[in-house]
Amino acid sequence: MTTANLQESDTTGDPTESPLIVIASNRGPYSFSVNKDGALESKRGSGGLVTALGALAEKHDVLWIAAALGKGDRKWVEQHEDTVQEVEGIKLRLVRPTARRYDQYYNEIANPLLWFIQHQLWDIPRTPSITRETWQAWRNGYVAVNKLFAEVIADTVRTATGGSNRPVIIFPQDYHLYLVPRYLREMLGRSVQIQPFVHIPWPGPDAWRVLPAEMRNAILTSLLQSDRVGFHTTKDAFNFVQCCRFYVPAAHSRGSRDTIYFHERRVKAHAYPISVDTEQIETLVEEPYTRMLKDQQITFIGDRKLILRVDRIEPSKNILRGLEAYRALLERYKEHIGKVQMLALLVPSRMEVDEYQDYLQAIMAQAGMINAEFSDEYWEPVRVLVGENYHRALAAMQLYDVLLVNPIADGMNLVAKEGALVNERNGVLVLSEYAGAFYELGEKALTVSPFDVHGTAEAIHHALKMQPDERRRRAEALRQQVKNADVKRWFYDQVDDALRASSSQAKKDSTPVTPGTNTSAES
Ligand code: ADQ
Repeated sequence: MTTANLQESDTTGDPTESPLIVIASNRGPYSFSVNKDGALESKRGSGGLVTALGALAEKHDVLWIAAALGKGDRKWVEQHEDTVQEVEGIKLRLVRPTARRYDQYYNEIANPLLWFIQHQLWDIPRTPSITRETWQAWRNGYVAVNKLFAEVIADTVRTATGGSNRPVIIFPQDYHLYLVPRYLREMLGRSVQIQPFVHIPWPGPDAWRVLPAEMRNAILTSLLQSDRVGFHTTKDAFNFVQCCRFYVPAAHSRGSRDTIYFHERRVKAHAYPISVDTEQIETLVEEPYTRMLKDQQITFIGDRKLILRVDRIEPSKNILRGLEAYRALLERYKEHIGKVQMLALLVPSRMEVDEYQDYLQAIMAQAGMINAEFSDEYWEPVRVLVGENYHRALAAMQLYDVLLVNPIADGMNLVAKEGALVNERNGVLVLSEYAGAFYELGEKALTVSPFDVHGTAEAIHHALKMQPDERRRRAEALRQQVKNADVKRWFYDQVDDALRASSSQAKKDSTPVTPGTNTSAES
């Protein structure tokens, strides 16, 4: 682990040439742990954003602000006394809310409430119940932690720019930090560009009615303090515009599908579809460990056809209906009995939450029932492997004949893209029309409604029977589609748009936008 203390002079560049780019996210690019000798060790996260930022850091001055999550992270903060540090090329500062506030923000508001609303996971006659505790968690947890994030970002930006006119672009990530734009605007004024990115679906106004008006308006009016809000798809961007029109009296769209006018300012809702780190994935599939796992899987699959799914254990991924569809396939098309293998690679997620534990149990029970009904001494129809092993996931993705991606709702779904990139068998993608990836890959996939178990079984059957020529054509088109985009491009596009807007902002005086007057760089 290499760390270097960055004092003011290290982060301040030429005010006209070098913008400061700040990422803020709940989870940072590194986690720290204390080893047996008492020393701190860092572990780099595997997300695409880390790679994108690493690449960006070669061109720009970038820093990342995230929450201190574990004991090791907190020790790291204590050692460095709330300063920015460089860790393997990434400049990092961690925010340290109290354990209680963090729990309220993360485990009572962000995950059970906002994630559930945005994926529409309610059992509406029973849940959610917004109780007094929820309100306390909102005020003492979500609001307070967002404010703390904004304070740390503002402090870091002031130190790094030293009061110069250097352009600053701040990218708060995802549903944990919806209130950061509002506080940042109060603290830093209009001298900075604020461009949040929402990684999960943004549903239309009806879905948001479960959130009390005060919370909903706080979220919407905070996001409207941004310059631009990024989403994976134009549908999400449009839904955001609709929500603002519907719920915020001072917000108008003037007929636009991607722009909101709010207190004489113009806020763009823009689609930046995320992609995968193609270079890194192509390197990882060549590593000896991945090849070894691939050989093991080739032996396990034998001459059967592989139906694969790779997901976090998460109700929105719709794993149960996927299993039901597999069962329906075996019941209806007996020809596949003994000739196919379903493999579900599942990463544990939020296992401290009862619903998630129950969901895993239901998955195991369902898989067990399918195996009990259809297996014989040579064939286990479903194999479920629980654990996080990205090499194993990439090994299996090279081998599938059918990749099942059937979420109820998903911002993008990177598995669909990773699979299309690395698969070697001209495998067919069976894809939910509610995954963000549908808008880029849907044409070459077999698309399904995630609720239609019968339709999903038919799609899997169709995929298994598809002629080799058609499989090849579809697989090649999917591969090309994924290769043409890359996670670095995804992030550069956002930075380029912000830089363009910031330079046009610098050129013009602050003439307010009036109806029919175009004063934005992005007309
Ligand atoms: P997630 O909901 O986590 O991400 P996804 O986009 O599929 O969903 O990314 C999951 C990542 O974890 C993929 O890289 C996948 O390969 C990996 N993974 C999944 N199961 C695994 C397993 N069993 N073993 C190892 N690795 C596994 C959120 C949103 C998505 C959005 C992303 C990025 O919910 O909709 O696409 O952020 O914005």
